[in-house]
Amino acid sequence: MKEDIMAEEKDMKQTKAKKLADPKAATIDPASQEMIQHAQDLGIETVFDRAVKMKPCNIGTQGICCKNCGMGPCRLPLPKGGIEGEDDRKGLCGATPNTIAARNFIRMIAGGAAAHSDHGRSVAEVFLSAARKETGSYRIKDTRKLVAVAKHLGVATDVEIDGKRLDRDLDEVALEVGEKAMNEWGKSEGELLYAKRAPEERYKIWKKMGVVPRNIDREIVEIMHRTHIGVDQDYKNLMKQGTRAAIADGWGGSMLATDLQDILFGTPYPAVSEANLGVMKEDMVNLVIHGHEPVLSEMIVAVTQTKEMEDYAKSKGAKGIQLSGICCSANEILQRHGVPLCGTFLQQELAVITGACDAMVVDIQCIFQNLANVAKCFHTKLITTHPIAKMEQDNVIHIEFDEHHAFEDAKRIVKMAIDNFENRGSEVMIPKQKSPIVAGFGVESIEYHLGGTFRGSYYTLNDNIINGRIRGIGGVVGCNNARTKHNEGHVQIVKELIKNDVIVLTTGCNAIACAMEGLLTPETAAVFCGPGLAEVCETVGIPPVLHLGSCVDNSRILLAATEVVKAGGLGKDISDLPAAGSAPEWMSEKAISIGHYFVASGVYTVFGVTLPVTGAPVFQKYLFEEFEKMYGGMWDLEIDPIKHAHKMIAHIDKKRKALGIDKARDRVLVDMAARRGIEAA
Ligand code: BF8
Repeated sequence: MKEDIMAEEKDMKQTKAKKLADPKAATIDPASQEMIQHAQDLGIETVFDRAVKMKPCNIGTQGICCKNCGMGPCRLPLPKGGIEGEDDRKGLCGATPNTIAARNFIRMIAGGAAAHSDHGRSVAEVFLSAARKETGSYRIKDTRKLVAVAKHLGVATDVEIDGKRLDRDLDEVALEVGEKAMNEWGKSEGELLYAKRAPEERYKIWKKMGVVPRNIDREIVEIMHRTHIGVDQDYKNLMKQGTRAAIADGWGGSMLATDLQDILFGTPYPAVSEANLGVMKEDMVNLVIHGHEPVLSEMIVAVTQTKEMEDYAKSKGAKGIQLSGICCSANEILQRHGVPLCGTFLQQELAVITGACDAMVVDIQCIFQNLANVAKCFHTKLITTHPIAKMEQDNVIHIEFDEHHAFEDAKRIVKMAIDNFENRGSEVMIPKQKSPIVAGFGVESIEYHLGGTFRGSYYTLNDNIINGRIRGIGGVVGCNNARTKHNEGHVQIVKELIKNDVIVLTTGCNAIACAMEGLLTPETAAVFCGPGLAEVCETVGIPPVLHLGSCVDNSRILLAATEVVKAGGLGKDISDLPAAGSAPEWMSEKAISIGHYFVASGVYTVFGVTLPVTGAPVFQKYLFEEFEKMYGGMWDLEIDPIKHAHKMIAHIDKKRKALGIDKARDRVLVDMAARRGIEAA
């Protein structure tokens, strides 16, 4: 009897173990489908299989599991039929679903804001060390941007000598910029200096609502305090702090990260490159960079470009070194050096499974711990580099990266990849798929392309929005999420927007998804865009989907929106613009922080997949409806990609109507024949 039961259990375990992802249901990308299948053939498990095997917790998904003290976790699931009458669900301390969901939500904001802002702090430290000339590896590259940023930090860029105003020494300016920037994380008084970079009306709203951040760190710490048991138990008051911390991220930590990175490594301008796993090369050393901080990746790019390393690779039988990137490190080195994108967040294991990844070097954020298990099945060296991001598995090599000897550290890593080339097994399988792309737009280059130096503003962009050729602006950003079909939401939403003449600004993994789909080329305009947007893109020679960089670079979208406001004709605030935000496949806490700073900046922001607020209907209504009355922007959730895009378009049309420019679009309305032409394409 006992034996029978044991045999049955063994059988069940084996059936369970066989539960694998269907590659075609897991992703729309043929390269990834091929690699998921290949992994399964080799008996290697990936995130796609784990997502099939393990269902998410239904209570956590609704945002109403409280584990902030040892009396819990208290779980308050919403009854299937919803709540009739009074909602008397309570945790042991009496916390309501609203309190619990709000506490969880702002803790996610704290996590996201901390990640972006700590990244920003690391960059500021390297910046300061470059300004102090303590490191030979980094130096100030973009002095024009240095001068522009100095003004926003209250650093003088000229000086009076003998009654004349003369340019100040740039080394001095850089030093003061570095010090002032560092101060933004922990100053004891005043408010976030960059808050005033927002349109005046926006700043006034923040002032009125009492949410102008004091300094970056304090807002994050205060969230942890207020969400401790028995502190803030009013969801509205909790969200006030969540809003303040999110603004400190978007207009603080993230914006400083972007600015200082641009000054140190160069402000991006459009570059041609390629995207998808097919960028890896069988006859070259493949070094894949994964993570977020360009402090590491910039140095690796510099080292791989040296003749010494090139020759060394050849001496080991390779034709050279093929660098490529995963996640936001990919976006960083793409936008500044044209280094190809290897893949999105969900493709990190697949890059190793090609068998051609000689080394993967990682720093911080979005790195799967399972990479170590996958790397074990191949010759791949997995190298961690950041003191705050190590892995427990013993095949992981840690080479701590330090700005004071960054070049030497990078050299060690590149050499390790080259030395490993000859250890490759025979099982190399690199998918063929890759797409051409143009990436690396920013506030400055959009101004150049759509405004021109003559006007020096976003005039042309505004003009085309006012005359209706461009219906509006969509900021589509964020992660991939293994709970939904990889890249499907990203691509469908973006295609639907551009088909309806909405120009798209993209960052993060959405940018990589669009790149893989071939949407980042000027030629895309004729194929996928409505006639108005196609005309603008063809005239100016830009893609209808503009790649603005990594996730911290969402600050570029905030500043681009501010430039549109400044250029005139479209209202006085970001909330007046015909614009909407989206994160179709979000998964990280950073995405929640980004979503909320967009909302707090006046943007209607729609998330896909799920949102951990659905178990607390009153709190959800507060975010989805009441927020608009206070901030002009609000949250929404829409899983269906086409409906998702049309909710954004409806909001854009609402704003066009309020601006009195809804009639202008009538002139460019598409007739049915033209529309069918677009559909067919
Ligand atoms: O910061 S989009 S999966 S890679 S969190 Fe991560 Fe999400 Fe990708 Fe970049 Ni952003």
